Amino acid sequence: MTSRPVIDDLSSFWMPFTANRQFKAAPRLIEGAKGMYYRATDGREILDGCAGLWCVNAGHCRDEIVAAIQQQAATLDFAPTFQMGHPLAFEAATKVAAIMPEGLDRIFFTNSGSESVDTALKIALAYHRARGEGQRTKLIGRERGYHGVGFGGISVGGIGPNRKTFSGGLLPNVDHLSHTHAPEHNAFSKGQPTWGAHLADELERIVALHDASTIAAVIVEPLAGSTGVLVPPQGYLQKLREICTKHGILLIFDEVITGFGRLGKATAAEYFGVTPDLMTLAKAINNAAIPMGAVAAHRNVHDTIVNAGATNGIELFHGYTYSAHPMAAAAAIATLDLYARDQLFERAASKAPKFEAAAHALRDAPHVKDVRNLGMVAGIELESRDGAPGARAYEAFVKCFEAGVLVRYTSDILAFSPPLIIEDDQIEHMFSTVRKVLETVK
Ligand code: PXG
Ligand code: PLP
Repeated sequence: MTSRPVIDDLSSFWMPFTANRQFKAAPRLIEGAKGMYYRATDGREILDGCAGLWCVNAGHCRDEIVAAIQQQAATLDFAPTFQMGHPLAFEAATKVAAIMPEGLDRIFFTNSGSESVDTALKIALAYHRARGEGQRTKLIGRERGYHGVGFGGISVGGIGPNRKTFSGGLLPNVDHLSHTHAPEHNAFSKGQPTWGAHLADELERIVALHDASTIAAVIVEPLAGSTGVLVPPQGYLQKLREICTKHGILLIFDEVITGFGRLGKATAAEYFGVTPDLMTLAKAINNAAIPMGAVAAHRNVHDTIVNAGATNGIELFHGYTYSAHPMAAAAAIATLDLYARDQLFERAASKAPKFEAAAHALRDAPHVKDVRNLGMVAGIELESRDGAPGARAYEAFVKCFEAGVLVRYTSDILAFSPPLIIEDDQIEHMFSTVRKVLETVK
């Protein structure tokens, strides 16, 4: 192990989504990772209960992915994909397309989930314009939706604090569905809650208000991750699909978290049997080894846009310098091969019952007011302290880290989404550590 001195000066790095002053007063630093574990700068092993940030689905520093990146770095560091190409970009797209739901086989590469969301929203507008319905400009999101941090994503997103400061710059022409979180009906649901399919009917109300002829797209996370693991009620997504189809509205699934095996299938769309018109992807697309995202577009959407313009003209005025960056593409190819070779999506499905049982065993732990789960995702919601929302989960998160388990928290919800290679004893250890911690949390 090559150990470098721990840096003393933490002031220059302005940390994202972090309480900077609090963190820098008592930092938690990681310097290595392998498989299911991080290694902290004090040498401790930390079991990764959240796959980094819901992204390292194959576990850390996998040899095959490391080798692919190393080789690519020495072979072709960068090549443009504007009016040029390199073979790995096409190969990576073909491999992603191969595991998408039927029809969603046209792949636009980005570098993050936020960029994927912006891209999908722009494709939706371009699609309607190409069909001669350029007046369809409204975008419908959902409360408690997280779609990254671009102006498009926060506009359709439904998280108050992410929007408030920037409210003067949000996109116009946006409306929101209600969220589906209903603990009064669905607390301690295992898998999909039974109550709440009718919440999708709100889309009919929104259509009646604005008229379908003004609406371009609806974007939802099929399972909302960031705002605390909100599992869609049975029948809800099917209804959204039906209403969108009826009114010619594109349905976008934001699968930045759910894509690539999290629910035990390649995509949540496959898991739920509901196919969107556009899907946003990122994170586990290449095991998070190099930044990369993508939009999977239905070929009808793609063909409509691509065939609308002059044969020698650029069809979509959109793209990133690093779209299909060679190293990211190499990592994606190696990752998708690894998922297939090790049958990691199937493995996730087979571990899910054990994971569910271990999560729900915490229902009688101190402060717990809800446990919910699907596939290899679980959320444990705690009672908030009076006047201090989020403080209890933060204390639990810090104590779990000190006890050697990394979990994620959002407000007073602990979220679990381990790498899909997790073993049974690690599942037990993760949740039993959380129980012990909750017994000490005020
Ligand atoms: N859509 C969804 C559904 C996401 O979960 C994004 C878009 C944005 O992706 P980028 O790559 O731009 O961050 C996300 C990202 C958390 C957490 O702990 C979740 C995300 C990112 C960071 C932390 O909840 N999701
Ligand atoms: N800003 C400037 C000045 C640029 O030249 C570019 C790209 O050429 C961008 C922003 C966008 O960067 P990217 O393509 O990495 O998203």
